[in-house]
Amino acid sequence: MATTREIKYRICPLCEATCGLELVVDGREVVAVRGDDADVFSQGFICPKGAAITQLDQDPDRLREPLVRRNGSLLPVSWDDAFAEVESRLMPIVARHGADAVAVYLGNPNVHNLSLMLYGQALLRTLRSKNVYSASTVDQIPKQLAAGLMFGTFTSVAVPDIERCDFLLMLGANPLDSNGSLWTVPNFPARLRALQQRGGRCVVVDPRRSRTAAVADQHLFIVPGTDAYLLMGIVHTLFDEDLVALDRLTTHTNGVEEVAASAKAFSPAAVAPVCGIPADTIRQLARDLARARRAAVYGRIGTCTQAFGTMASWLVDVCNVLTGNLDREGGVLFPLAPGFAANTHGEPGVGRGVRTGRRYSRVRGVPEVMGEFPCACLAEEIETPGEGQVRALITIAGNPVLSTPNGVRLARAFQSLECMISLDIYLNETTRHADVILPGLSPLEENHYDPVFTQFAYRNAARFSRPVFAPPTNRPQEWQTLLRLTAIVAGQGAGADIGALDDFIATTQVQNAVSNPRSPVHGREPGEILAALAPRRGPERLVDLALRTGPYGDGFGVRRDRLSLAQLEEHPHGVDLGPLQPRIPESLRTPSGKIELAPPTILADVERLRAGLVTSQRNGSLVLVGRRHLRTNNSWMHNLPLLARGRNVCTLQVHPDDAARIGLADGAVARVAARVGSVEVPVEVTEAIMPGVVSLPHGFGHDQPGTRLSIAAVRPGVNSNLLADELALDPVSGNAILNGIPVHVEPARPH
Ligand SMILES: Nc1nc2c(c(=O)[nH]1)N[C@H]1C(S)=C(S)[C@@H](COP(=O)(O)OP(=O)(O)OC[C@H]3O[C@@H](n4cnc5c(=O)[nH]c(N)nc54)[C@H](O)[C@@H]3O)O[C@H]1N2
Ligand SMILES: Nc1nc2c(c(=O)[nH]1)N[C@H]1C(S)=C(S)[C@@H](COP(=O)(O)OP(=O)(O)OC[C@H]3O[C@@H](n4cnc5c(=O)[nH]c(N)nc54)[C@H](O)[C@@H]3O)O[C@H]1N2
Ligand code: SF4
Ligand SMILES: [Mo]
Repeated sequence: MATTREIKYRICPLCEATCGLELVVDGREVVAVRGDDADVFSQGFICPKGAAITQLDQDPDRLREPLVRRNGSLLPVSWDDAFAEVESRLMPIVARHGADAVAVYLGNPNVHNLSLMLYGQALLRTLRSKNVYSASTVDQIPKQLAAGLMFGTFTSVAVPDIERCDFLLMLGANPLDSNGSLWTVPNFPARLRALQQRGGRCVVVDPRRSRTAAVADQHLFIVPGTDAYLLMGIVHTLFDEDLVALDRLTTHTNGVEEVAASAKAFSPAAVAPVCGIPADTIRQLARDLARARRAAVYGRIGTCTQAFGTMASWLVDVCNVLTGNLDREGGVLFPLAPGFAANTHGEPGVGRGVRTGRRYSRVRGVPEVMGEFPCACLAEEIETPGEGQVRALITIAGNPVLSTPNGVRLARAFQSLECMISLDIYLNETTRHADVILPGLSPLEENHYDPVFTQFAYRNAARFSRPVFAPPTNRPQEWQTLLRLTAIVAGQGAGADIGALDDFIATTQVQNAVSNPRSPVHGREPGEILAALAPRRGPERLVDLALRTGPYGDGFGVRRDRLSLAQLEEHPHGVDLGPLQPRIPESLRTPSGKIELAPPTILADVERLRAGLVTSQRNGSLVLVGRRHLRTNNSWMHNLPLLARGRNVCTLQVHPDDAARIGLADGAVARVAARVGSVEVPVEVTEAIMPGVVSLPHGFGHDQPGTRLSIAAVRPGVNSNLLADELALDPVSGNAILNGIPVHVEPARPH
């Protein structure tokens, strides 16, 4: 029998590693998935989630038609009816109460899905609500704020140059399970092994002996939430022992003296009792960093989702700058992304910098950061009556009931909304509250380019994937759904011509390019550029424009053999653009044109840190931290058999000493209580967690009625965010505190 098998390539959209996948397909079926050995960026790496993409594609529970609430139940309807329903429910609220009455919550897949990434902005700009919330404030906003204040854009994040580094200090990150974050580095395990084989060292700081800590050369337990103290101790030592050497950065850096002054109070002896790491070890870390030929400090979610998230994120780069390792090969470098990067736009070396606090949330009065309010404030904005109350909500690829603090309160608040619309592919703990659910397609039915993760990549590269399977013709792609919603909130109605809207978006971007003196197409006719982009539409047209006007672009004929989408289409394994290179001062966008090492917004928080030198001494109570497992993806992939199988990972890890004291045996059920709620969860007694700390993964709790997650519901686990306090924020960034939550643990009473 003649075989119809074909090989297709697709960048995996499931995590930040962006591995190239090779799929063997037969008709509409995927027969096999493996890592694409020829991929210029990921060289064949794949993890169990990548392999499970087939099951995501085939999952019978994944929504394929819109659902609308009728007499209390969510029922399938036609797309036309669904959009008409959105219009008739949403627009009267906007008319009566204004746009701020409509909140938007953007979840994590917004940065993994090209449609959502490029067209979500159109909806937000047209709606013009100040009530924008996202998963950023339970994740990385402290790092983005620190980067913005120091380097001038919120995405100017310098990443370790792992292929040339010989000392890597990692805090609050577990890339062996997470596959990296704000650092796009597929096959981290092999790259770490290579570092060690060439004589380099890796030190991991974590209250848990994570899988990454276990393969590191040194693991230091740290009291949760105290990384800023450890890092201040390192900075103090660098000054105290005359180890500061900015080298090339000296002329490009403001504020070194202010940093020295702020670190004065934080001697290793002073911080050691707070962070639980001996003073001598802290001094040694400072010396190792300063003396290594090429060193990099990297901090991730453990350092962000804590009480001093912004402070710790800032200090990570303060260490990199003071040791001359920022913007140096083998240290941490700014990727030069092929398109979409704010630090490649405008005049090189100088810019407007970033601002925060342009407005304040209505109820709690917290400042906006990056145009959004903390998602921990969403419930109170829905519940609190008065002018400006949130009455409607649009969620886009988010599951805040499981992902954000005090999920019970948030779910209750959702029930009081006049209208809730969700763009989502599952009927889950959040979308079960919606009045209308609009599903996207399978990732295998979509094209792909990574506008975001190319900005955090260990190496510069450009890759584009065509859809593995042709998108169904009877269902909109998600960018089309977003344009439909944009037309509705623009008052054009559910039946508007979204092709015209798409043309308008592309034309505006082309006009911006031709009127920008720094663009390779400056001064050219917009019509000529638009003609060259034809017949592409939607995301492809915007990607082609960004690539061709970007730093490697062909400038629409100006530069030969340079990047365009057509060129990427001819290279299904991607185009390598070389190792990261030093970019300072060109990459900076601060008003001074310098690295602002001592941003006043952050220095203003040092006093709070200093106060903690006395008050944060431990008092014997337990604190909770999170963790991730290789076979999870936040809250939403527990419905795939390949990932759901194996031992139960939703356990409370407890140190043997604590377990003995409390009277908990391995496998017993514990009751964990915090200010906002409690859960009952099986205990895993393990020496991998430090005494005084317990750990529970997030993203579970699939036991809610009215959901459609048949596999996940078999072993639902518990929602760790029933313990996270919505009132506890890093005050500088508004990020929730998810690590270091005070909890009381006891054996659960039999029911
Ligand atoms: N306690 C605790 N809480 C945490 C964390 C923690 O470490 N500890 N981590 C936090 C972090 S880092 C993050 S990023 C957040 C994530 O927070 P969220 O983004 O709110 O949650 P996810 O679980 O990622 O949910 C993604 C949603 O998008 C849907 N989806 C998936 N793909 C698509 C698509 O292509 N289109 C559409 N329309 N929908 C799609 C899924 O069905 C799911 O409903 O969770 C945070 N919450
Ligand atoms: N398998 C899997 N991969 C994922 C995800 C997933 O859910 N599952 N989610 C993706 C997302 S959205 C993100 S943002 C990334 C996150 O990627 P990572 O930042 O690597 O996240 P984690 O694996 O949770 O590792 C965080 C580590 O911080 C430790 N920690 C907790 N509190 C503290 C503290 O106070 N100080 C220090 N120093 N450490 C602390 C925890 O014990 C944990 O080992 O992962 C992504 N990749
Ligand atoms: S590491 Fe991330 S990008 Fe790579 S296959 Fe796994 S889920 Fe996909
Ligand atoms: Mo995240």
